[in-house]
Amino acid sequence: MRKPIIAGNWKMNKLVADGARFVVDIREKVPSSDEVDTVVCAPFVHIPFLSEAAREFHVKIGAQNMHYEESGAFTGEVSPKMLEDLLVDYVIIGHSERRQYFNETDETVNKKTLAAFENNLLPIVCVGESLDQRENNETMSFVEGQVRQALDGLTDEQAKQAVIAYEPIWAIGTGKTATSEQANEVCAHIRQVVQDQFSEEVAQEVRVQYGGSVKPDNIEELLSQSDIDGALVGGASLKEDSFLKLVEAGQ
Ligand code: G2H
Repeated sequence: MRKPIIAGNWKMNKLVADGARFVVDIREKVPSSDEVDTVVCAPFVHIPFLSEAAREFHVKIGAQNMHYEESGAFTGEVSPKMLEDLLVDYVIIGHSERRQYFNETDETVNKKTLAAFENNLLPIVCVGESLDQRENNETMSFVEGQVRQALDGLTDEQAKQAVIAYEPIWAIGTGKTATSEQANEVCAHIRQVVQDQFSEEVAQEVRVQYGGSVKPDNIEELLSQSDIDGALVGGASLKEDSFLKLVEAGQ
């Protein structure tokens, strides 16, 4: 039985005081982490404050990106060691916006995924096809390639703990959600890819989220699907009441 994971991805939103207030407002209302993992993935500048506000509560903090090196001459970058030092639990890797606007590739996604585990962070690895790829029936093969490359070199124990977020690019921030059947079909395929790459045991434990215009009024149906273990949520994670509804749906 896989524990649901609901992760908010604030993207480049909120000022620091608003972010800290958000966590203070929700922290006593989120369900126990025995039932559902609740994660807030915030811009780097928020993280020290959110970590402090979330400590000893059932809210886990995530970053939205990181470099794969531990330190060095990489002006403007943040390392996995720095995130570990701030008690960050999760890090989103390879979000389609990073692939599209910041030259993230399957190779850097793999390096970052390996680096996450080396620094006690759990990766939320994002994969997903474009509208063109869907219309050309390339969804399954494209997503399979992304998953295989992202997880290459992980041990079975690491792969079990990885989170894979299936986010069809055409459904991101567009208000278009994949139907729950479309989403589940690809999430089930991702699980099969993990089974082929690792083992059935790993595939049964790895958590696969859906992301792309998830809202309180569609989350229950998405989570009722056999292979969807949670959601990565952008727009609907920005307001406390909406985020709490999403997390409660994971219970
Ligand atoms: C997809 C998602 C969060 P939204 O990017 O990762 O955003 O829910 O706004 O489509």
